[in-house]
Amino acid sequence: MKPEEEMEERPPLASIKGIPIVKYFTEVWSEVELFEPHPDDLLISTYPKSGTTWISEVIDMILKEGDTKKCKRNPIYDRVPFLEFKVPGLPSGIELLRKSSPPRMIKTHLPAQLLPEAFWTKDCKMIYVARNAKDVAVSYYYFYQMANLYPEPGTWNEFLETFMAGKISYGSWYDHVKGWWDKRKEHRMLYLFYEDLKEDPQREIRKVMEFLERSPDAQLVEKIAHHTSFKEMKQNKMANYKTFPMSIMDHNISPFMRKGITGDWKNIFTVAQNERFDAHYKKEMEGTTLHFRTEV
Ligand code: PPS
Repeated sequence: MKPEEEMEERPPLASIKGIPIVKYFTEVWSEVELFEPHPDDLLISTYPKSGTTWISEVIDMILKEGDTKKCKRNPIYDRVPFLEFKVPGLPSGIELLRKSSPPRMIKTHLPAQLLPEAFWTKDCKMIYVARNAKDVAVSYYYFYQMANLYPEPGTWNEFLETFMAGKISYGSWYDHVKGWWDKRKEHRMLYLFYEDLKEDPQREIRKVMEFLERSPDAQLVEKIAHHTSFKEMKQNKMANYKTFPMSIMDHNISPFMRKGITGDWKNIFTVAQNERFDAHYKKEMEGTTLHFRTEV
């Protein structure tokens, strides 16, 4: 596989039904839209940079009953195919899914309104992880720099404006977290927060186990919390994306496993940016019962 052979670097974003998205991903949209999951498949949904890889490793550990050897057999992006993924020279998410048999874990960043209808009609279980907007914006800014599927992010100030305007891949963070929040009551969905996972990983792991109808054995919970800590995942080749082609993700620019903390935004937002962001945030999030913590 030589993705660099056919890849256009940093193509401008394209769009699906008004949502900006990585150009290559739109090439498989007709297949994604019609994708038929099995009712036993588990959907892992997030806005980018919200803890997808973390929760995926947690879930895989739960389903494999803490067998770290099994979890280290292949990279996280193979264990949990990324539904709408497509890059020249690499298998698409749909191709990976076709090769595996249910029950599967399936990753998506799609906003709720773009999720293939069959996930709702087949009543698949879903785990959504949300992370506070400020840390997502910072994490996304570094990711835009290291992953060349995205347009140039520009300066931090420019990127922050782009983020606030929802002109980044997957569109508005505000609409995404609210869209999925509104769906949670009608579906078999566990809605989690990155900040809660940071605060008390074992408590959140137990929640996931309960949702997946697994008994929360104390030793197993402890083992999973250890294996999925930032420190462990950063050095785990099967979780840290270091096995992904360097031509797409350059960890020398910024590692995928970057800091893994809550509150990093304080190191980059200026006072003026923070004030402007807070005012905009208030308007965007008015009327929702959804609340985030920006520090733990
Ligand atoms: S992606 O590309 O959208 O799928 O990225 P995603 O996995 O959602 O988010 C990447 C951020 O999550 C951090 N991360 C973790 N934090 C705490 N603990 C663990 N175990 C963990 N694993 C990944 C990762 O470092 C990215 O956040 P930042 O703030 O950039 O460090």
